[in-house]
Amino acid sequence: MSKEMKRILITGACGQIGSELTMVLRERYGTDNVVATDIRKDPSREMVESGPYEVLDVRDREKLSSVVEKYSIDTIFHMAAILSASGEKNPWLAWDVNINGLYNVLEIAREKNLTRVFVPSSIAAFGPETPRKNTPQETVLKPRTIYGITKVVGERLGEYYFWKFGLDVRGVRYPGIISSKTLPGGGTTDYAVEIFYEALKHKKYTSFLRKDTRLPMMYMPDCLKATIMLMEADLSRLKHHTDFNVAGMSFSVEELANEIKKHIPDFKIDYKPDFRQEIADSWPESIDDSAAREEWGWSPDYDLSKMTADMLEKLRKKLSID
Ligand code: NAD
Ligand code: AKB
Repeated sequence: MSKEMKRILITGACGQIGSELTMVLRERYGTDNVVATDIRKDPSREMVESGPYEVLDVRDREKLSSVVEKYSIDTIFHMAAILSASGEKNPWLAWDVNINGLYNVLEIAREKNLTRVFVPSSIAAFGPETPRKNTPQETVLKPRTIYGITKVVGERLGEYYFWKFGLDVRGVRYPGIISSKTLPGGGTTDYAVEIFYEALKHKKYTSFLRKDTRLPMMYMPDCLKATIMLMEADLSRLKHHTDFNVAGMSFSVEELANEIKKHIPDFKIDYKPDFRQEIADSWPESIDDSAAREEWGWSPDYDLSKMTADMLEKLRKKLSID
C-alpha cells in the first residue's frame, strides 16, 4: 500500500498545465494543502486568492528546501520547464531549468523522504528514428531537440531515484496539450491552441506547421485526469514509473482546421512552416498507450470533435464572442 499524498507543492504552477492542475488539486485535497509556486511574480488573482503561492525558481535548491519545510510538503508535481520551441532558441536555459531544476526537486524529495513526485515527460522524448505510427511504449529514444534530451534524462533519472533510493517518482509522456484557460508556453504543438483564438477573433490562421503534420494531442480535462489517476494509482500495480505513453487523439493541422470549419464555415487557413516543422517531423504521429491502460486503467474522454466543440464554447465565453 503506497503512502498518501496530503501536502502538495506544484512547481511551474502558472503554466498551461500547472494553472489548471493547481485548481483541481486544491478542490480535491483542500485549498491550504496545495502550495503553488512559479518563477513568476505576477500570478493570476485566482491562483493567489485560492491558496498559498510562493515565488520559486526551481534552480534555487535552498529556497525549494525551505518552502518544502515551511508547508510540510510530502508530494511534488514538478511542472516547471522550458518547452521545445523556446528550448531551441535558448538550449542553455533549457538545460539549466529542466535538468538542474529537476535534480534539485529529486534531491530534496530524497533527503526529506517525500511520499511521491510527478515528473512529466513528453512525446518529445522520441526522435526521427522512433517508429512514428502507434509509437510503442518501449522504443528508440534519440530526440534531436534539447527539450527532448532533457525529457529522456528526466525519465531515466526519475527511474534511477526509484530503484536506488525508493523514491516514488511517476510520470507520463504527455502529447501536445490543448486548453482554453492559459496559453501554451513555447512549444511546437502550440498551433493547436492558437488556431482556436484566431478562428474566433479573425476567422483566419497562418499555421507554422504544414497541413499534413499529424501529432498526438490531448485535451486538458484528459491531461488532468491522467495526471491524477497515475499519481493516485496503487504502486504495486505499476511496472513502469516515469515514462508512460498516454494517448488522447491524433490529427493533422488540416483535419483540425476542417473540424473548426464545421462550426465556423468561413474560417480560412494557410501554411507558412518555420523552424518548428523540423521538430514536429521528428515526433510521433500517434501513440500506443496500452501500458497505461493496463497498469492504471487509463482511457481518454475526448476525441477531435468533442474537444473542438468544447474549446469553441469555452473560448466564445472567455473572449465574449457570439
Ligand atoms: P508552460 O511553459 O506553460 O509552463 C511552465 C511554467 O514554468 C511557467 O509558468 C514558467 O513561468 C515556469 N518556469 C519557467 N522557468 C522556471 C524556473 N526556473 N523555476 C520555476 N518555474 C519556472 O509548460 P506546461 O505546458 O504547463 O508544461 C508543464 C510540464 O508538462 C513541463 O514539464 C512540460 O515539458 C510538460 N509537457 C507539456 C506539454 C504541453 O503540451 N503543454 C506536453 C508535453 C509535456
Ligand atoms: C511542446 O510542443 O514542446 C510541448 C510538448 C509536446 O512537449 N507541447
